[in-house]
Amino acid sequence: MEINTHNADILLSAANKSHYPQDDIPEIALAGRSNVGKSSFINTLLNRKNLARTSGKPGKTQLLNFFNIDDKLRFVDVPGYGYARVSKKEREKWGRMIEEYLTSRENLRAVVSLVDLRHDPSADDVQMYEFLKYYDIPVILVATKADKIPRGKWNKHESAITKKLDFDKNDDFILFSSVTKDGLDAVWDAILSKI
Ligand SMILES: Nc1nc2c(ncn2[C@@H]2O[C@H](COP(=O)(O)OP(=O)(O)OP(=O)(O)O)[C@@H](O)[C@H]2O)c(=O)[nH]1
Ligand SMILES: [Mg+2]
Repeated sequence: MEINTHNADILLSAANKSHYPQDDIPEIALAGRSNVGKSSFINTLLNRKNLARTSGKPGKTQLLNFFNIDDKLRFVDVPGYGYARVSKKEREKWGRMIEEYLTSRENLRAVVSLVDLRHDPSADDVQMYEFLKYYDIPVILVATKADKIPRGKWNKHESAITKKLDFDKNDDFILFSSVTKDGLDAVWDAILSKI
Protein backbone atom coordinates (compact mmCIF):
# COMPACT_ATOMS: atom_id res chain seq x y z
CA MET A 1 0.00 0.00 0.00
CA GLU A 2 1.22 3.50 -0.83
CA ILE A 3 0.78 5.89 2.06
CA ASN A 4 1.66 9.54 1.80
CA THR A 5 2.97 10.18 5.30
CA HIS A 6 3.13 13.91 4.64
CA ASN A 7 -0.64 13.90 4.62
CA ALA A 8 -1.02 13.39 8.37
CA ASP A 9 -2.82 15.26 11.10
CA ILE A 10 -4.48 14.86 14.46
CA LEU A 11 -8.05 13.75 13.82
CA LEU A 12 -9.76 13.64 17.20
CA SER A 13 -9.35 12.76 20.85
CA ALA A 14 -11.65 10.20 22.43
CA ALA A 15 -12.50 9.18 25.97
CA ASN A 16 -14.70 6.26 25.01
CA LYS A 17 -16.21 4.18 22.22
CA SER A 18 -18.87 6.69 21.28
CA HIS A 19 -16.13 9.11 20.14
CA TYR A 20 -14.14 6.67 17.99
CA PRO A 21 -14.18 7.23 14.22
CA GLN A 22 -16.80 5.08 12.52
CA ASP A 23 -15.21 3.50 9.46
CA ASP A 24 -12.93 0.62 8.45
CA ILE A 25 -9.57 2.38 8.39
CA PRO A 26 -6.92 0.22 10.11
CA GLU A 27 -5.43 1.46 13.36
CA ILE A 28 -2.08 0.96 15.05
CA ALA A 29 -2.06 1.89 18.73
CA LEU A 30 1.00 3.01 20.69
CA ALA A 31 1.46 2.06 24.29
CA GLY A 32 4.24 2.69 26.74
CA ARG A 33 5.30 4.39 29.92
CA SER A 34 5.16 8.10 30.18
CA ASN A 35 8.39 9.54 28.75
CA VAL A 36 9.36 6.38 26.83
CA GLY A 37 9.18 8.34 23.56
CA LYS A 38 5.70 7.71 22.10
CA SER A 39 5.16 11.23 20.78
CA SER A 40 8.72 11.37 19.42
CA PHE A 41 8.09 8.02 17.73
CA ILE A 42 5.00 9.35 15.95
CA ASN A 43 6.82 12.52 14.90
CA THR A 44 9.76 10.48 13.58
CA LEU A 45 7.56 8.07 11.63
CA LEU A 46 5.68 10.95 10.05
CA ASN A 47 8.81 13.07 9.61
CA ARG A 48 7.28 15.95 11.54
CA LYS A 49 8.77 18.01 14.32
CA ASN A 50 5.80 18.55 16.52
CA LEU A 51 2.68 16.80 15.32
CA ALA A 52 2.21 14.46 18.25
CA ARG A 53 3.15 16.98 20.89
CA THR A 54 0.24 19.21 19.91
CA SER A 55 -1.94 16.50 21.39
CA GLY A 56 -0.27 17.05 24.74
CA LYS A 57 -2.37 20.09 25.47
CA PRO A 58 -3.75 20.19 29.00
CA GLY A 59 -6.99 18.27 29.19
CA LYS A 60 -6.16 16.10 26.22
CA THR A 61 -3.37 14.11 27.75
CA GLN A 62 -5.73 11.59 29.32
CA LEU A 63 -7.51 10.83 26.06
CA LEU A 64 -6.88 8.51 23.15
CA ASN A 65 -5.48 10.67 20.34
CA PHE A 66 -6.27 9.52 16.81
CA PHE A 67 -3.94 10.60 13.99
CA ASN A 68 -5.13 10.32 10.41
CA ILE A 69 -2.45 9.30 7.91
CA ASP A 70 -3.54 9.87 4.33
CA ASP A 71 -7.02 8.44 5.06
CA LYS A 72 -5.42 4.97 4.91
CA LEU A 73 -4.10 4.39 8.38
CA ARG A 74 -4.45 5.81 11.88
CA PHE A 75 -2.11 5.95 14.82
CA VAL A 76 -3.78 5.95 18.20
CA ASP A 77 -1.61 7.51 20.89
CA VAL A 78 -2.52 6.12 24.27
CA PRO A 79 -1.66 8.21 27.35
CA GLY A 80 1.49 6.93 29.04
CA TYR A 81 1.20 4.65 32.03
CA GLY A 82 3.28 4.64 35.19
CA TYR A 83 3.06 8.38 35.64
CA ALA A 84 3.58 8.83 39.38
CA ARG A 85 1.61 12.04 39.83
CA VAL A 86 -1.82 10.75 38.89
CA SER A 87 -4.32 9.62 41.51
CA LYS A 88 -5.58 6.07 41.93
CA LYS A 89 -8.95 7.18 40.58
CA GLU A 90 -7.37 8.61 37.43
CA ARG A 91 -5.32 5.46 36.96
CA GLU A 92 -8.49 3.36 37.13
CA LYS A 93 -10.19 5.63 34.62
CA TRP A 94 -7.15 5.30 32.34
CA GLY A 95 -7.28 1.51 32.72
CA ARG A 96 -10.93 1.31 31.71
CA MET A 97 -10.41 3.60 28.72
CA ILE A 98 -7.46 1.66 27.30
CA GLU A 99 -9.02 -1.71 28.06
CA GLU A 100 -12.21 -0.73 26.25
CA TYR A 101 -10.23 0.35 23.21
CA LEU A 102 -7.87 -2.63 23.08
CA THR A 103 -10.49 -5.30 23.67
CA SER A 104 -13.32 -4.01 21.48
CA ARG A 105 -11.86 -2.03 18.61
CA GLU A 106 -12.28 -3.89 15.33
CA ASN A 107 -10.05 -1.44 13.43
CA LEU A 108 -7.07 -2.30 15.65
CA ARG A 109 -4.41 -4.26 13.73
CA ALA A 110 -1.48 -4.16 16.14
CA VAL A 111 -0.07 -2.39 19.16
CA VAL A 112 3.37 -0.83 19.06
CA SER A 113 4.53 -1.45 22.61
CA LEU A 114 7.39 0.87 23.48
CA VAL A 115 10.01 0.18 26.13
CA ASP A 116 13.23 2.01 26.94
CA LEU A 117 16.24 0.05 25.65
CA ARG A 118 18.32 1.29 28.56
CA HIS A 119 16.24 -0.25 31.33
CA ASP A 120 14.70 -3.54 32.33
CA PRO A 121 10.96 -3.42 31.59
CA SER A 122 8.89 -2.13 34.53
CA ALA A 123 6.07 -4.09 36.14
CA ASP A 124 3.69 -1.96 34.04
CA ASP A 125 5.57 -2.86 30.85
CA VAL A 126 5.31 -6.56 31.71
CA GLN A 127 1.61 -6.23 32.51
CA MET A 128 0.92 -4.46 29.21
CA TYR A 129 2.74 -7.13 27.22
CA GLU A 130 0.89 -9.94 29.06
CA PHE A 131 -2.40 -8.17 28.44
CA LEU A 132 -1.75 -7.92 24.70
CA LYS A 133 -0.73 -11.56 24.49
CA TYR A 134 -3.78 -12.64 26.50
CA TYR A 135 -6.12 -10.88 24.05
CA ASP A 136 -4.14 -12.12 21.05
CA ILE A 137 -3.40 -8.62 19.84
CA PRO A 138 -0.40 -8.52 17.48
CA VAL A 139 2.54 -6.72 19.09
CA ILE A 140 5.41 -4.76 17.59
CA LEU A 141 7.88 -4.32 20.44
CA VAL A 142 9.93 -1.17 19.97
CA ALA A 143 12.91 -0.45 22.21
CA THR A 144 13.43 3.31 22.18
CA LYS A 145 16.41 5.59 22.80
CA ALA A 146 18.85 3.14 21.20
CA ASP A 147 21.19 6.08 20.54
CA LYS A 148 21.84 6.19 24.30
CA ILE A 149 23.39 2.70 24.26
CA PRO A 150 26.58 1.81 22.37
CA ARG A 151 25.85 -0.56 19.50
CA GLY A 152 28.12 -3.22 21.01
CA LYS A 153 25.74 -3.46 23.95
CA TRP A 154 22.46 -3.54 22.01
CA ASN A 155 22.26 -7.35 22.10
CA LYS A 156 22.78 -7.48 25.84
CA HIS A 157 20.01 -4.97 26.45
CA GLU A 158 17.68 -6.67 23.98
CA SER A 159 18.20 -9.99 25.78
CA ALA A 160 17.44 -8.44 29.16
CA ILE A 161 14.17 -7.06 27.79
CA THR A 162 13.02 -10.22 26.02
CA LYS A 163 13.81 -12.28 29.11
CA LYS A 164 11.91 -10.03 31.50
CA LEU A 165 8.87 -9.90 29.19
CA ASP A 166 8.93 -13.63 28.42
CA PHE A 167 8.87 -12.30 24.87
CA ASP A 168 7.22 -14.33 22.12
CA LYS A 169 9.82 -14.79 19.37
CA ASN A 170 7.05 -14.56 16.75
CA ASP A 171 6.50 -10.90 17.62
CA ASP A 172 8.59 -8.16 16.04
CA PHE A 173 11.35 -6.62 18.18
CA ILE A 174 12.84 -3.42 16.77
CA LEU A 175 15.56 -1.20 18.18
CA PHE A 176 14.68 2.39 17.51
CA SER A 177 15.98 5.91 17.93
CA SER A 178 14.15 9.12 17.20
CA VAL A 179 17.53 10.87 17.21
CA THR A 180 19.43 8.71 14.68
CA LYS A 181 16.29 7.21 13.04
CA ASP A 182 17.67 3.71 13.52
CA GLY A 183 14.84 1.21 13.08
CA LEU A 184 12.62 3.58 11.12
CA ASP A 185 12.36 1.40 8.00
CA ALA A 186 11.95 -1.77 10.05
CA VAL A 187 9.08 -0.19 12.00
CA TRP A 188 7.28 0.91 8.82
CA ASP A 189 7.75 -2.58 7.32
CA ALA A 190 6.28 -4.15 10.46
CA ILE A 191 3.32 -1.75 10.49
CA LEU A 192 2.57 -2.19 6.79
CA SER A 193 2.67 -5.97 7.18
CA LYS A 194 -0.11 -5.75 9.79
CA ILE A 195 -2.61 -3.53 8.01
N1 LIG B 1 18.03 10.34 23.03
C1 LIG B 1 16.75 10.11 22.76
N2 LIG B 1 15.77 10.79 23.38
C2 LIG B 1 14.49 10.51 23.07
C3 LIG B 1 14.14 9.54 22.11
N3 LIG B 1 12.79 9.48 22.04
C4 LIG B 1 12.32 10.39 22.91
N4 LIG B 1 13.34 11.02 23.54
C5 LIG B 1 13.22 12.08 24.57
O1 LIG B 1 12.51 11.54 25.69
C6 LIG B 1 11.63 12.51 26.25
C7 LIG B 1 10.18 12.01 26.23
O2 LIG B 1 9.76 11.82 24.89
P1 LIG B 1 8.22 11.86 24.46
O3 LIG B 1 8.19 11.49 23.02
O4 LIG B 1 7.60 13.14 24.86
O5 LIG B 1 7.65 10.69 25.38
P2 LIG B 1 6.13 10.20 25.55
O6 LIG B 1 6.18 8.72 25.67
O7 LIG B 1 5.28 10.76 24.46
O8 LIG B 1 5.75 10.83 26.94
P3 LIG B 1 4.25 11.09 27.50
O9 LIG B 1 3.47 11.82 26.45
O10 LIG B 1 4.50 11.89 28.73
O11 LIG B 1 3.67 9.75 27.82
C8 LIG B 1 11.82 13.78 25.41
O12 LIG B 1 12.76 14.59 26.06
C9 LIG B 1 12.40 13.25 24.10
O13 LIG B 1 13.20 14.21 23.42
C10 LIG B 1 15.20 8.82 21.44
O14 LIG B 1 15.00 7.95 20.59
N5 LIG B 1 16.49 9.15 21.80
MG1 LIG C 1 3.48 11.88 24.50
